[in-house]
Amino acid sequence: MPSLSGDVGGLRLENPLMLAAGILGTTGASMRRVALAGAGAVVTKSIGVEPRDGHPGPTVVRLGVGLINAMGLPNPSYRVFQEEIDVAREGGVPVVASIFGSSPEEFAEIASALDADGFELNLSCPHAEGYGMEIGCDPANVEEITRAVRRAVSVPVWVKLTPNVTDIRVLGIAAQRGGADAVVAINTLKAMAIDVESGYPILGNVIGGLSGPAIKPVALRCVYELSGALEIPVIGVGGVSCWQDAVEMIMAGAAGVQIGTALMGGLEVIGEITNGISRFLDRKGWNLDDIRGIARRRGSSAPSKEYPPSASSSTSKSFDEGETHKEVL
Ligand code: RRO
Repeated sequence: MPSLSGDVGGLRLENPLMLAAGILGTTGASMRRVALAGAGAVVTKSIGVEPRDGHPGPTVVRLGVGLINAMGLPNPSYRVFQEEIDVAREGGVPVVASIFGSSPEEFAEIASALDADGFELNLSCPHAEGYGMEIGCDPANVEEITRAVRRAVSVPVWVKLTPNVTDIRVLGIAAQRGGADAVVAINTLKAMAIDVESGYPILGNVIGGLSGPAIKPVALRCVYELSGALEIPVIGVGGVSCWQDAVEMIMAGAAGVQIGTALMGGLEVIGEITNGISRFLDRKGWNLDDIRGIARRRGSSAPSKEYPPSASSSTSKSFDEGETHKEVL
């Protein structure tokens, strides 16, 4: 089987599949479990300066196509979080601390205090006043905050970007200018749900962030755009739930892939995805470098705009993703 190991944003990983921030990342024990289930790295829940309870409930709505959350950055503060990172490290893979703040100084304070294998700067939570995308939509803030953390630590610094902007490349370029080792795309899409019987918005915070299969095409587009515009690696996240999704991310240009919402169905999906990627590469006689960014190299000169070519109708413009997502091993 071809090796899946390699460098992802300054970290040496056994495989490119990582735990995304926000799911199973609050305790060391849960992160260790994800690591032992086969993840190449784990990213913690976002950690701030002060403890926060988060938004009032309900904080999560399940939809057929994914879920909307408005957790509201609940966390115990960096001051008590090192012990969780230390337990997570028992899983034997790099532990990346996701951190948030309201200023460059706060970000630098947290990063300086935590001993982690890398930092992921949350400049993209879609529903927290004064944090996340409220400050991360401004490229000047992204650059300044990235630079502050870059100066404060010697481990890799990744910047998680919001898709809720006109052109995500502008934010990626700002992160790169600030010294980021990688960007992570994407955080959740601003969304809401309403209970039709009562007319009430369902989430306590009204607005939340959509994750899961519905956002994968958006994430893929962002990874594609960013990897075409940046020198630094792009880590893809958003709606990945099977090996084909992960391969698509890599084909769009991702150096690594994160998984979050799909873990709610069980940790077995981690092994299914990494095994699926290996078997796919083996069947094709390819390695990860061969497929990374292949979609850009193929570009618009694909053999047929109508893909797969249809014998019966030469005018059909539709394509069923199930065709490429069939298990053909
Ligand atoms: O905690 C949250 O509500 C949250 C965060 Br920090 C984030 O980055 N993205 C998201 O959808 N929810």
